[in-house]
Amino acid sequence: MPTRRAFLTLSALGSLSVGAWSPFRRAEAPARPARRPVVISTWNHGLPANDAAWAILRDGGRALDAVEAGVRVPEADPTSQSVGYGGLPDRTGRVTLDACIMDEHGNAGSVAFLQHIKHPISVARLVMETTPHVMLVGEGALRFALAHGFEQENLLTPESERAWQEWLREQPDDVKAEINVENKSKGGADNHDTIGMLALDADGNLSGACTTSGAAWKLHGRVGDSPIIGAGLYVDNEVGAACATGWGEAVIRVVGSHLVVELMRQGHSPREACRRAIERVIAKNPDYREIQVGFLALNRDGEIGAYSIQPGFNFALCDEAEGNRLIDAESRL
Ligand code: SD4
Repeated sequence: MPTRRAFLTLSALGSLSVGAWSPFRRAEAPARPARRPVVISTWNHGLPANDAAWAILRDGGRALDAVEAGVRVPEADPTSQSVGYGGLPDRTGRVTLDACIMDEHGNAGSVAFLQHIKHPISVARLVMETTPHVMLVGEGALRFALAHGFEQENLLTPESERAWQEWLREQPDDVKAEINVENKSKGGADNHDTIGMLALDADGNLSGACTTSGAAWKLHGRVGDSPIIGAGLYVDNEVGAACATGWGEAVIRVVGSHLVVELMRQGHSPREACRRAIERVIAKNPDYREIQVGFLALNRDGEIGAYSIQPGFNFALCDEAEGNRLIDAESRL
């Protein structure tokens, strides 16, 4: 469980690093030992995902391999109803998946509106590594996956189908999709969404991955922020990495993860960069009290930060010193 001590440690780390980490000061400042390897990921399902990533990082493995292995855990977990197999479907009852991945060289791969494939993150990696493209969507992404030996599966579990049937019976007139409503809907804690994972390996290289079934009951064909490079995820090995969770439309409009990385490039700590990006989201969304957006960031020195609009956003952090634990993010409201 998250502890106050963990929260305070994070705040202290964040404020310490505001002045300490700056590209302009780096040259003259005495070198601070970087914390690495380290991996962070969004929400409770980040704990088992971090375990899988850590098994690679701890042996000196590459951050890219770690984030792919990490997010495959909730992708395969039917009880994780916002990622991969068992994800809640769109309003037509279809599970459609979005995912992207970035490596330390700035290479990127992405799939969107992908159906029937349990591990979209691995398809995204293949797009990155074996094609001249960044993004494949829908039918084309499915054909690409099948051609590379991925199995076509039914991803709609009985539980998710039941939830959809219930939604169909009870749906109000409004056409809003549901997302990250852990504080107000009967989706409760299970409605924690999307996994975004960022890792810094022992060699000092960063990578990130993001994968989701998106907003439950979305319009068929809707794509959120998670597969959009710069929105749901961004990695710049010279600076840091960031990922987003929450209402994807609001994240896309500010190109949220890229914004966080650029704020870190300007010298802000990960925590302060996430906070400022949340302020930008709030400024652009008059209905911000009704939505959730959370950012998570890791810089190349292994410092971390997180910030969200609503309380309730948490993430898992794993490092050598303290192992794998959940931490509550600070929030604006
Ligand atoms: C989306 N951002 O599809 C994703 C879902 C999510 O917290 O992260 N929810 O909009």
